[in-house]
Amino acid sequence: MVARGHEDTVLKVEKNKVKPPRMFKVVLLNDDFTPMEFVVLVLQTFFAKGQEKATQIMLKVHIDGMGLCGIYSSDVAETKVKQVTAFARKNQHPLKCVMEEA
Ligand code: TYC
Repeated sequence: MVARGHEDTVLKVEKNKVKPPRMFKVVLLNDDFTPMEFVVLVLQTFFAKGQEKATQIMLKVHIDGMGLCGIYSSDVAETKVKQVTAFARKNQHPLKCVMEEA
């Protein structure tokens, strides 16, 4: 911000120092055991994807080894990873969900 002082002096009142928040990708990894329908359910339940989009992402993970679920602030990304991991383990699936800085 710039303000004019007494003799029209230009004073730097404050630096524009607001940085954008760090953002994190939440990613699903492929494995040989987790059922496809379970992965679709995870994408619908925790990442608000519709049936079609969830199926697309699941197949992308199945083929490429990984796929993007969404991009979030660190707190939200951490919560998603924990929720998905807990849900997978509760159902005895080895599904891996991780976060990485975007
Ligand atoms: N590869 C799994 C299968 O053939 C399906 C799968 C997809 C697993 C995505 C994990 O993140 C995953 N049943």
